[in-house]
Amino acid sequence: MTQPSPALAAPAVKTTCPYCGVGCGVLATPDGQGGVAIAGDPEHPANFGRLCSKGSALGETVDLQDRLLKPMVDGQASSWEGALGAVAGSLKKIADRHGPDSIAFYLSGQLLTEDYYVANKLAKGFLGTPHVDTNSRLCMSSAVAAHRRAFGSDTVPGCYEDLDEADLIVLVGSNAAWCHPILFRRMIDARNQRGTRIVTVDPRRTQTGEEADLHLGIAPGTDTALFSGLLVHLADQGKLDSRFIAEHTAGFDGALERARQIAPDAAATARATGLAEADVHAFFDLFEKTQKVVTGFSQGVNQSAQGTDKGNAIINCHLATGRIGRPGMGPLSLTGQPNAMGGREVGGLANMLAAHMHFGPEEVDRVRRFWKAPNIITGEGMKAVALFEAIERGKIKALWVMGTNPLVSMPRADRIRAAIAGLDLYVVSEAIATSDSARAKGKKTVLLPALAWGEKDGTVTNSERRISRQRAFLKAPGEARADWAIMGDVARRLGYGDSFAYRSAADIFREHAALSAFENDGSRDFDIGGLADITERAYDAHLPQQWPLPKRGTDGKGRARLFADGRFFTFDRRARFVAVQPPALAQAATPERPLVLNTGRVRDHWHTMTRTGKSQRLSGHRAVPFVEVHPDDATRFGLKDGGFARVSTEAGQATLEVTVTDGVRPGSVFVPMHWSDMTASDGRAAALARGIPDPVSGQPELKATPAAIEPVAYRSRGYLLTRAPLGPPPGWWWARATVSGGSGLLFATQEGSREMALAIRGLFPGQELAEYVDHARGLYRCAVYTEGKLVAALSVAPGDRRPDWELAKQVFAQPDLDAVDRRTLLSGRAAGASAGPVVCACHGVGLDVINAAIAGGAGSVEAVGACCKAGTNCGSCIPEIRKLLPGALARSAA
Ligand SMILES: Nc1nc2c(c(=O)[nH]1)N[C@H]1C(S)=C(S)[C@@H](COP(=O)(O)OP(=O)(O)OC[C@H]3O[C@@H](n4cnc5c(=O)[nH]c(N)nc54)[C@H](O)[C@@H]3O)O[C@H]1N2
Ligand SMILES: Nc1nc2c(c(=O)[nH]1)N[C@H]1C(S)=C(S)[C@@H](COP(=O)(O)OP(=O)(O)OC[C@H]3O[C@@H](n4cnc5c(=O)[nH]c(N)nc54)[C@H](O)[C@@H]3O)O[C@H]1N2
Ligand code: SF4
Ligand SMILES: [Mo]
Repeated sequence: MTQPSPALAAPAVKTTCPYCGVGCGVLATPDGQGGVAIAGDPEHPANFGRLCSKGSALGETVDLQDRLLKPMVDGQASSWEGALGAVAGSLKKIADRHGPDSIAFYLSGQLLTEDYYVANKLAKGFLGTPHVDTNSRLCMSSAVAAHRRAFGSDTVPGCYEDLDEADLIVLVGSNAAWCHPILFRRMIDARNQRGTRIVTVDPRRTQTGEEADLHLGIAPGTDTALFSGLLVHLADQGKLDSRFIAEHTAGFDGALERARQIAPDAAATARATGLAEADVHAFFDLFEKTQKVVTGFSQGVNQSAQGTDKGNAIINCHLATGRIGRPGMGPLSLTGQPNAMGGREVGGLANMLAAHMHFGPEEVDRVRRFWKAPNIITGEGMKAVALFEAIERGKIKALWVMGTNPLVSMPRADRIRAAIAGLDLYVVSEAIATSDSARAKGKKTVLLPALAWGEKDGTVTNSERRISRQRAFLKAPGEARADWAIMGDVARRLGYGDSFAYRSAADIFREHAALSAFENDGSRDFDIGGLADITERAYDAHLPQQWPLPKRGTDGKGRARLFADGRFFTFDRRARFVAVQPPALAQAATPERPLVLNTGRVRDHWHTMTRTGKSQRLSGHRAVPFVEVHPDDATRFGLKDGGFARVSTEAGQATLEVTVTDGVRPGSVFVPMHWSDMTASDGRAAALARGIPDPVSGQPELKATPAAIEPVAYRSRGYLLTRAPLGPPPGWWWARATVSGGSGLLFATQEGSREMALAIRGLFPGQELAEYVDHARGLYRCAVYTEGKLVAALSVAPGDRRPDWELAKQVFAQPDLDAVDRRTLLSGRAAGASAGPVVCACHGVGLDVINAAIAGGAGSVEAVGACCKAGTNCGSCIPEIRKLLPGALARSAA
């Protein structure tokens, strides 16, 4: 980060990272020209100044390229007046003709709490439709359901400090090293400082598993067997907290009996989970003998057809040992999105009403009176998967999508596109004009330009119930407006102006806080009544605070932990054990679909890449959509590392680059979720996922879809670097990545080098071309210059080679080339050593450079850092560097 000169220095604005649920504090210093310098906020209690690769690169994502800056109605730019009139008019017509419950909202854990609150109130209280669901259904609704079954409320009992104080951290279905990197660094600090052990439970050996003391590579979907076995073991060893069970819980005997049926002992647990019995013993022993245990869980638990049971199987073990709500212990749901928790707080899910209230008659009445809502709904709406099916059937006529990209993130995504086409009204509130969902069309389509991170103001709540401010530090671009303000205007047009007369985000926040405290008296966990009278100024200055924060009895401080007193939010104040179902994942390998498809995330991209895709730093680590395959399966299906494969399921197909790795289990393949039609020709994981919903939470299974795989061959492969993004010709397989100084395509085609040589002339007519031609070997390289400056570079080689574009990207970064650079582009070889694929995104250090440092004697992460700077900024790449060190093999074998 460069420091602005003192004369120009604007004060840094404190805000919160818009990516993961860790909720790191950010210091943003705008440069006055639309750019911003980013640093971690040393005072924020989530990160104490640290940021991961994604947070550090935020400055590269705030430009206005591809931004939606004007309202659009049916593809035509429109005034706000016209667009809002179209939305309100159509909503009214549809409600009159088909009833209000033919209208649906699909929201997002990335909206601010204030936006979410207004959407929920408008839909459930005034329009009178219960069909309000959110991408959080795909994210942590199973954790919500598990909490509610066990605690009677959706309460996260612990906090991040528990990770600092734990002696054992069990991570179940969580790749925290990549997905919650700053929390993961806190866990590693705890290990270094107090010897905390880390156990991972994941069918893949991820970077998190590489760092763990014990990695349990379980068979997909078998977590309930593992934790059932653990419960039995604790009981048989006499390690239960009988007093806690007797005084503060109910249902223990039934849960234990069921656990015995599922996994009566360690040997049976090993059989049910596919683990070695010694590993099962080691894990049981660690859990039994360590008092301070935190079990962190994420999507390997939640995104499962039995996700709620998986969550309860984990919570059962904590309740049975009284390890909950006390320092260094408890189950900890790691939330994905920056405001997943805020959405739960406002009640923005189809099975909630508002402020952690549900649909008891007295709850409905209470919210009706508070909102003065004429059309309050009285029961649950449809959850995401059912909601989109209802759209398909024509039951839902109008859909308003806000802050999410369902065409790339809903399972069976190809069907989602078809469903949307049948809508009478399709409204999308978006920041990016080119997202797949913004380019989809209903019979009437209205795009509403939303303010993005850095431009909007409000609050978010992180995984430990901590409410932080997101603050604006950039001007509103074009005609973009805050999501809440847009909805307020629609409400006014529908005749509900008085109830939506908010002048600021603080106005909304006060009302939200007041509702949380309304007739509460300690009966509901979510109470932030202490903030109900917050002034505009105090809201502006608001420091991160944890809830609950009731009006009285807290000295203005929130609570770090709940439930240590053994009092829960069920009617009898006792927690519930849940008798879980045995694992039932249909593994039946059919000859047509013999593999289990798992999907998830990579280190440097965020979801559908509409934001991280803008950063060249973040686009270097993984540049193409890929499928990870075990070496045995590679042999079985004739796949080569670096080649291509078509993965197909009953839902769809995708063509992906093959990575052969023993990090995945035989019989399993893994595909990242990030690529869309915007960034690749054929790389959407969402099109493949079958998405069977969990019966309790409605969260779709995204980690286990039966799949087939076959090799795909192309005649040529290569890369094309251009200053502006170029539309690739039809028939190419391609993936787009932002590179320093422009845009890059990695491609594969059935054309040969000759055809490609002709094609490039067509793309850059009349420009100066420098070429290297060897058609006999299928090789062609070319650099295009305009007035002596490099504007494009193309390389074509036979299709059996993975293109290496690291050198070309370096040369392309600056348009003025010397003779050596020019030669490099055409020869494909540098004068010096190549850098290799990027490992350290912050300093742009490649694999080959790190390997060279290690070969030169750097024997530790620190020594590698001293040698080439890799790993010295955000630390997200430290697990990958550690793996390259000479001791790494020995360690993982131990
Ligand atoms: N870099 C990055 N970070 C992110 C995000 C991002 O897009 N990019 N998104 C954020 C969001 S919204 C979320 S929800 C979180 C998700 O964070 P994580 O849940 O950590 O990430 P995933 O990669 O979705 O899945 C986690 C792991 O579950 C494993 N898994 C699959 N099946 C099973 C199973 O049956 N049992 C067990 N125990 N494990 C299984 C997968 O192999 C995978 O490694 O990340 C957040 N952070
Ligand atoms: N196969 C598979 N599918 C998955 C998952 C998986 O692991 N595997 N994970 C699931 C999970 S956990 C999640 S959370 C989802 C995430 O999936 P999505 O929510 O669909 O992904 P995002 O790319 O975060 O979408 C956010 C959209 O909001 C836009 N946006 C940004 N800022 C604003 C704003 O201020 N206002 C408005 N109105 N819009 C804005 C962005 O440009 C972007 O298009 O994906 C789910 N889908
Ligand atoms: S861990 Fe990284 S992505 Fe998550 S909030 Fe912190 S800086 Fe942002
Ligand atoms: Mo998520």
